[in-house]
Amino acid sequence: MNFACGKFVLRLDRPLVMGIVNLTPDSFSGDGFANDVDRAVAHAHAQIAAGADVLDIGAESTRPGAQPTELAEELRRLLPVLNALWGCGVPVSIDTYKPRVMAEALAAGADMINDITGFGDPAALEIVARSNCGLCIMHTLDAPLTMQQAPRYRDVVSEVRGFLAARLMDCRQAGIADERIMLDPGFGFGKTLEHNLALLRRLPELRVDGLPLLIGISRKSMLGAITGRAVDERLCASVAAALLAAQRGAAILRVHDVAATRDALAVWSALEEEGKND
Ligand code: HH2
Repeated sequence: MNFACGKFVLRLDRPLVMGIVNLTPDSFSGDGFANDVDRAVAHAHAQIAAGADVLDIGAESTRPGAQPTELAEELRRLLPVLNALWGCGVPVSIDTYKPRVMAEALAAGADMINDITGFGDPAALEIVARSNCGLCIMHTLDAPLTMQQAPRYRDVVSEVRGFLAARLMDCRQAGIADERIMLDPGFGFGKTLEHNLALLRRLPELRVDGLPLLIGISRKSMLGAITGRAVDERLCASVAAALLAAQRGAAILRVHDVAATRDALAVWSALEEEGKND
């Protein structure tokens, strides 16, 4: 299976790693590079050197309780970094839900749009339909400001699946080919620990029509709840979660710590190869 995103076609014959580049002053993981283009670009190149197959650049924090970022500010943070990454050798995804940011980023050479609201805005859908970019359709219950206020589901897996299926249908109706689409249950976006665990346990059920899954658990509070560790102490838990997601069929792992994740995947894949030779 392939994933077509902008200038690239990625083979999905092994789990791919998406390296996070946050251009924010207030990301939950504390790794934001707001106002420092050189350091942000250096971090992006370091993520590629560590083995990132894709970069995901976000200029607005979407952590629970985050205030929205003004459009002009998001563009001011984003465009210089995106321009500097032209020709960096891997697809560049932009983490935004604003149609105007999508349009400007695509014009500046972005290969993929990662929308945490799942392209529910018809203007957003129209913009991505006119391009050849890859899409990540993510599930969220609500805006970041309010999404963690008592999230409730009858059956989180079937409701998230239903949401992804409906948005996938909208994309198809807009003329977007399936090979451009990733689906993401949105860990931590309007979900309790139990909801997140149910989604991870039953990950294969979320593959609507066999479409690939993109998974982001890296350093998230569900790992803090399980281990009792602060956000800067969640490396081991993040790598474990990424590996478990890969074993349950995740196609792309969105992570802060690319090298450690690649090492874990290498061990798993060596074991799989051995199994094949037995
Ligand atoms: N999680 C975050 C942001 N964007 N996109 C997708 N598709 N899936 C995710 O799970 C996801 C996402 C939150 O993580 P991060 O970017 O590190 O934090 P912040 O939003 O605070 O910058």
